[in-house]
Amino acid sequence: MDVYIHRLAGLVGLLFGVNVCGVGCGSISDDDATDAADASDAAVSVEEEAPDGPIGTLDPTPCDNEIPASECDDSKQPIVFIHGTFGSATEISKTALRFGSNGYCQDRFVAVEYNSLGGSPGEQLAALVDEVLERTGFEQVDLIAHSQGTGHACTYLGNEVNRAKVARYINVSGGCAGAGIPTLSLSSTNDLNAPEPSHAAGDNVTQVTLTEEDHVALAGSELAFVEMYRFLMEEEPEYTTVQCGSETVVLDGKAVTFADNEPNAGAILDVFEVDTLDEPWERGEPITTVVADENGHVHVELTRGVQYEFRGRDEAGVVSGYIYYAPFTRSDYLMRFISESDSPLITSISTDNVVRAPDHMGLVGRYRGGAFRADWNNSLTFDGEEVLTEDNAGRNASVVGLFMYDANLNGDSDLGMVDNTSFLYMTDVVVDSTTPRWVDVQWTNEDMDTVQLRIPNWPSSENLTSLVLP
Ligand SMILES: [Ca+2]
Repeated sequence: MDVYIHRLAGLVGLLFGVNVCGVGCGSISDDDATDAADASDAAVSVEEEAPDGPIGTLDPTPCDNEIPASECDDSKQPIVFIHGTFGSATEISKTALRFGSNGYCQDRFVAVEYNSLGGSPGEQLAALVDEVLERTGFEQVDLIAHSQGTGHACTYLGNEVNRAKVARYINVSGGCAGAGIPTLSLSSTNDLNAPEPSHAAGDNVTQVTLTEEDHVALAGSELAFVEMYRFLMEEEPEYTTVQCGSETVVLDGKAVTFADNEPNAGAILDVFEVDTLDEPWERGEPITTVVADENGHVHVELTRGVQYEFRGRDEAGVVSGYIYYAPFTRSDYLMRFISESDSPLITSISTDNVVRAPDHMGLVGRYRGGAFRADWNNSLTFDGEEVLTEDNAGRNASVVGLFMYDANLNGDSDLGMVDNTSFLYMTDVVVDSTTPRWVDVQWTNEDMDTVQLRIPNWPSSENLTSLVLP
């Protein structure tokens, strides 16, 4: 099996989902940080070093607020998330970090994984709810469903025994009214170009309509978080941005395949500290290697503020791809390492589109807070060249997986949109890979959090490179 990263990793991951571990699993994490208001989150910014040197490390100064996971409030009941089409836990992962930044115990914020292309997650959802209730000792969970997941939520809640286990329900862009339990319906006037926001209705339903959020940002934006937090916690969050946790970050989650979310048992992840790499393409021993168990579960403990490289290998040891996160600012229990599906249908709409050659990279980008949005201050540059445009990151496009490569093999970044399938867009971007070097990457989200990192220029003919951005 391929291990995660492999090709799409990041991207795919996005939407599709995966989710993970609920309970015990942990996941890997990312960092994210957001920042804005409190600046704290900002942690993600990386200090750039010498022009040709390896990557920089996170500036520790933004961590003036530390909200360690070990000091979380264990009086709060579990939260269970169900993703939508092509989705995974990734869609809600930044929101979970924000909950954790306000003292919520992140290891009880769990998510159901299922095949988003025709699967029926009823049994998995029921099992996960029971598992987290048993683990935490609560009698009820709160349930959040996104897009296609809202339909599955309604099926689950339609059963009286199940419904008794759910205290509150959050319907994110869907029509499930929560079977009578207190429900928050969250949508936007910018939700999938629909003429009207996608809401549930009923006496038990409170509708909130945002204006800037795209379909994906409705699960991951700052305002979406605030609405969810108010509804579930019945108070205002102290922090709306991701705050630093302890110096040791727990990354817990799952290695799964893209879209159909099959556990990637036996997947191998070699972890490297980018700062310590002397040569872009040469690797010695990793600082640690993680192998996914039979359920795809992975768990690793790393250090806050350091940029890591995750090299995926299959069971035969063959490198399947590379994934890069911004330096982690706090533990993450909803990590998803996504690899290519074994389904030809899925690869035909995703990684098979990438035009590969020794002279240019094949990149896949994913933003954990929503879709890529050129209109909403999102910026992604490689060596200073902007790649996000109205064509490949439009306001209504809901792009969660952005594939970047030299589609026409002309050596120039022509941008535009060269192919697309629902939430996956392909654009023409050239990052030269003829000789080994470091590529400067800068990402800015709508909250104006900026992260800088460096990545090796792996040739697309060898491997795809995934970026999961905070
Ligand atoms: Ca081109």
